Amino acid sequence: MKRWIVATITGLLLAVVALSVLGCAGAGSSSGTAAQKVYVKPGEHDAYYAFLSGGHHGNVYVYGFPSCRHITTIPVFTPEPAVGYGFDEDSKAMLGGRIWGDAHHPGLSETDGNYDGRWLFINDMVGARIARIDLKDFKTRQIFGPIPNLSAAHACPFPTPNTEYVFAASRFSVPVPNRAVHIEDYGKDFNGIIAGIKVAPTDGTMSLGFEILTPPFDWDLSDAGKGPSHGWQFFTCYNTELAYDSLEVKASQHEMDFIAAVDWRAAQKAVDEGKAKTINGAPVLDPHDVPGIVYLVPVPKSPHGVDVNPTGEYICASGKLQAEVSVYSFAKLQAAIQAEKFDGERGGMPVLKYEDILEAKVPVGLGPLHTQFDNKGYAYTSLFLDSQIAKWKVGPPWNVTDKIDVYYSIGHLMASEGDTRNPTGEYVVALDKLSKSRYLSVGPTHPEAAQLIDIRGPKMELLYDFPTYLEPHYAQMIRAEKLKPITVYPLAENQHQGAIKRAEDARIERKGNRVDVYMLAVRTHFTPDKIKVNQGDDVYFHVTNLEQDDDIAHGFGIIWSNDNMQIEPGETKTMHWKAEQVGITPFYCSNFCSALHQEMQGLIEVQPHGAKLAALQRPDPKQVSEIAALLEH
Ligand code: K7E
Ligand code: CUA
Repeated sequence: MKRWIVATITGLLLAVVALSVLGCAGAGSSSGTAAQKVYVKPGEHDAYYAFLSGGHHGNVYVYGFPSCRHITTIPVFTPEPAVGYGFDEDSKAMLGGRIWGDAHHPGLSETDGNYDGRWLFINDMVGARIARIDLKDFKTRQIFGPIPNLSAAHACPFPTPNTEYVFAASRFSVPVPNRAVHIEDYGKDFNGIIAGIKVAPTDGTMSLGFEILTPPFDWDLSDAGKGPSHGWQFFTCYNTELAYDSLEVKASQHEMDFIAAVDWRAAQKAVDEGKAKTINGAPVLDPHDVPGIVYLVPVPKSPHGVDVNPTGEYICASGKLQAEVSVYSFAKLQAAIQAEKFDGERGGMPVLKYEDILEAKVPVGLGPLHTQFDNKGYAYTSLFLDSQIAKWKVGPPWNVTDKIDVYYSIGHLMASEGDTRNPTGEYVVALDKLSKSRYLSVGPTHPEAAQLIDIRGPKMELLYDFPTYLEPHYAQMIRAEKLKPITVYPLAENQHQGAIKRAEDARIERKGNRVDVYMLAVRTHFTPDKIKVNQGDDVYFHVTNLEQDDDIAHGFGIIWSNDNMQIEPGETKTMHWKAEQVGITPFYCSNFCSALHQEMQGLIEVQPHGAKLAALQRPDPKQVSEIAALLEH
């Protein structure tokens, strides 16, 4: 009996302990096991949105953290047939005929140096373009570029603290303007470009502010100054040797490469004062003629990341062939510029002295690439060669306090709001380049891997591994409460040229070979659903989705064609279809929308060229009145 009592009491105690652990281990709890810390109950939401670049997939992945769930993919530089991105006329025009991009660095818009949740910018390195995604609807709304004179925008876009600018600096160099030259004349005839792209504060529209001509270095990464260093933008480069072949050897000769410190207000002022020359339509500043806009800071051995700490006092750069992070003082940088303590120049840009500006060297480990920050005065640096993250103190004694292994070959890392003025200090995500053996094998090429690490305690703790599709380079994480996505496009605000909002306006108009179909989509009809055209006609379907219910999108796909699109509630989209084949061509709703989704379809009748057709066709009055009645409800 005694034993029974002991067993019961023990059981009760265990139950209490278990309950208390589970009880405080809700989504994102800082206590509990690793599994509890990433567990977000069915029906509950994550605490963070994260935006991972899609690399040469040309798009952006949206994840929720801490669950590490992939929520959606935003098509940006690459067409996406499922939603018709690059298929309807507006998105096709935005892509400008290009169907590939290489997206490396997402950049969330900022106010006062903190993410404000308005827009996400992302670069297409290969096309020298920058896209703006509106975070109200998670849609790509502008693709700016190709930016003239700039070959491959890698150090891009890295917004300034009030999103005054996003930047693009060339990874490769070419002649500016591009012309017939010899590769061997690289040092003489080639140039790099650093471009400042203005962002309109009201709607985020990008326009070219200025370009700065540089020697043909390979510009690599960037970060904006903040706080005391607001107004300056920093760029790392490699290949100050000016090698044009065998770069892996020849571009690693110098002990020091450079950070360029750009005073973007001074650069813009110089353009506004007419000091730029116009090359290919761009205002280009040559530092030989326009002093005071850019200075060079030596940095050891082919650096990758350059990262400004949350207070804006320090600039951290990692020579990737080194075992140290060099930390520079912005105050010392300013003092050296004031005192004109220069050590020569490159391309008209004064070179400062390493020792004059250096604040500390932190021995983090091998292959330091990129640094992010927390809210307790620590920095986190990814170590590509050691496959580790090092945590170190920003400030005396500038020591490493913790390290954690990652699997494998980490590139960038992302800390929660970790490149802003106010990091949240909760998570770091390791963006690993190789995932060898971490997941079920799918053949010779494995997925990329990312790893969620808890940084709330003194020791970093690995919580979770998750695979990603090709190929996140950099990512950013923002508190979910900062985003307020819309649920429908209000019909009243629909200004699309092809929009119709009443059944009575549904019609087919023809002028010569051009046919415009003004069509409504509402559960579960297309109106009109009988389309009569002639062979050779260019048919433009303007489809308005009249729904005002969250998540009720209709598709519009045409049989035997490359033409498909998705129309979200309240939205109008236009798609071109060429009537090539005499006969009947069905079309249908390609996106599940209701119980009668399968019935949501229609027919196109194509008669031989020249058949007599009215300039205006309207759907059956009976169908119109049925739809009109449906819309009244
Ligand atoms: Cu792969 Cu920033 Cu393009 Cu680094 S990038 S690791
Ligand atoms: Cu509309 Cu399916």
